[in-house]
Amino acid sequence: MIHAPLLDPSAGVGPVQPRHALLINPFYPKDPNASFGKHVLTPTLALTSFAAATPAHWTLEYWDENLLDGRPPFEPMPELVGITVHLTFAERAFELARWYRIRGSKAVLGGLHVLSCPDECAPHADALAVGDGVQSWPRILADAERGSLQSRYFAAYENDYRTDPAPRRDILPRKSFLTTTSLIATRGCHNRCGFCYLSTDGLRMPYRMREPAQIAAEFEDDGQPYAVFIDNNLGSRPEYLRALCEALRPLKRIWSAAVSIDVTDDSSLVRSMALAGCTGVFVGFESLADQNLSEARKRTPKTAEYARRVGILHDHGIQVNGSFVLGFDHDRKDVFDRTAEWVEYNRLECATFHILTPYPATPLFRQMEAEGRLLHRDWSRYDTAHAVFRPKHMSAEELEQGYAWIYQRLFSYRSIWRRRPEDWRALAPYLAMSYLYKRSNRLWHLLIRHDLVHAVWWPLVELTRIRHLRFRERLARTETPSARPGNVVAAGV
Ligand code: B12
Ligand code: SF4
Repeated sequence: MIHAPLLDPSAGVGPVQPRHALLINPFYPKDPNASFGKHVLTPTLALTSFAAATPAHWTLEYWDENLLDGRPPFEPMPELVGITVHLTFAERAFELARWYRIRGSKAVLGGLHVLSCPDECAPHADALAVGDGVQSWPRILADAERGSLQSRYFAAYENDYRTDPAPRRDILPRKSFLTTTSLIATRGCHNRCGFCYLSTDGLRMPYRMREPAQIAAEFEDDGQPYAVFIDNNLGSRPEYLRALCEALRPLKRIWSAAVSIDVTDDSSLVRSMALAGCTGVFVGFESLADQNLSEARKRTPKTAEYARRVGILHDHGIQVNGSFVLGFDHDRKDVFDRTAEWVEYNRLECATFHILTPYPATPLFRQMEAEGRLLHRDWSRYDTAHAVFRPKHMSAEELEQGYAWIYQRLFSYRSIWRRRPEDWRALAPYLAMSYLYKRSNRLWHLLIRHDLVHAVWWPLVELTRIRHLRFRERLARTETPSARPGNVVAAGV
């Protein structure tokens, strides 16, 4: 889980196959503090989304190096290799591009890092896709066919999102993920936090939504009982979320999504989510200090309100995976202990931690740079598991140690037990899931390598779905929910 597969320098001497494209999600090292399970929860839509815009006379192959099946294929040698690039795995993406280009393929790079640092990426590509790949990919293929590939293609996120084709989930290896149904209903967010990639210079991403019926159809077509919404914030427009819930409810399936905590402003919306199959939410609390949130320009309820709002979600049988950022300017050395205590006291079923990371071309990056606080520009360590800047009230080492400590504490048996659900019926699945997700990194390695992820995880999901359907029936009959279903899926991205 640490080293990328080797690219044999002597391999790959065959001819290039015209009209054949290989799409690669490059390898990135996994943080041993966190769960390896999250990497096979559900696939990124970076490649499958624009794959859907491929004309029929092109053949496609998909390769995710993180599924531990070795290096990407080269027989046949693709005419085009499309690689998604994030800053943490940019070097690996460049290495792959180099390997294929030497052997006659054309390399097309796209993704978040291409958007924020195009000049750094350009020397490694025959063409860059800056922005939305769904719009630029067909243009790139057409130009490649004509032998007139441009060096850069730009596409803004401003078209009618409802006209995008559904992602090509059929090219994914189904056994390798808990679920292949990564859904995306919206792009953007009503917030623009200074540390978020959404505030990258030049990125205009107004909140765009697909029709609820399109999403329900995608969910149904993929045939899986559980879906993960990978939207930045599925709750940015409450009325849209309500309509989406109406469309999902008849499916009798379960799902989880990232939302901001203001989704609890109206508990009837939370009820609609529960009745539509929502079993877990990933909530970016970010910090328990109001000053940190206001300086990051996050519009959110006061932190003193958080606990009550977690209660609203729990009362509707929705598990909470809280996401916290550590190392803000008002964080002192006690932030780790205070955060862990809060998570345990409020019985958050799962928590995810990130060291504050100034992504290039964001307001936070500019601020850190102006204050001379950046320690280096080794992007591979801009992975939210390393301190890449000088924090205000502790050293970078103390921040990294605190990060490792808080994960150890939250993954300990004592902490898992402290956060157990109040409903006894929920206990066994909660413990099973916690053990599998949080304490089984060695096992994950084996499961991923031997394509057993889906087989092992699936029974827990089905059990959750069945319990949820029973809970939903009770919820539909009553105004105030009294018993919780004890869902096992709160894991989030
Ligand atoms: C699914 C997901 C994951 C999955 C899978 C990750 C993977 N790389 O396989 C898991 C859970 C494993 C994960 C882990 C992490 N993730 Co993540 N993840 C996401 C999430 C929720 C969805 C990604 C997605 O599918 N987006 C939808 C697609 C359609 O958008 P897109 O990727 O931008 O692709 C479009 C264009 O960029 C372009 N495009 C992209 N690639 C290419 C390639 C070509 C050839 C072309 C033509 C076009 C093109 O076309 C696409 C269509 O418009 C995003 C948040 C989000 N909503 O985007 C965070 C996000 C990408 N993750 C993030 C982070 C920080 C991480 C972690 C480092 C965090 C951590 N500590 O755990 C880890 C490590 C992963 C790593 N090193 O990359 C950040 C990245 C920030 C940044 N500036 O780089 C994001 C943006 C979350 C956030 N709000 O901060 N993640
Ligand atoms: S609320 Fe979340 S998704 Fe929205 S801008 Fe802030 S960090 Fe990004």
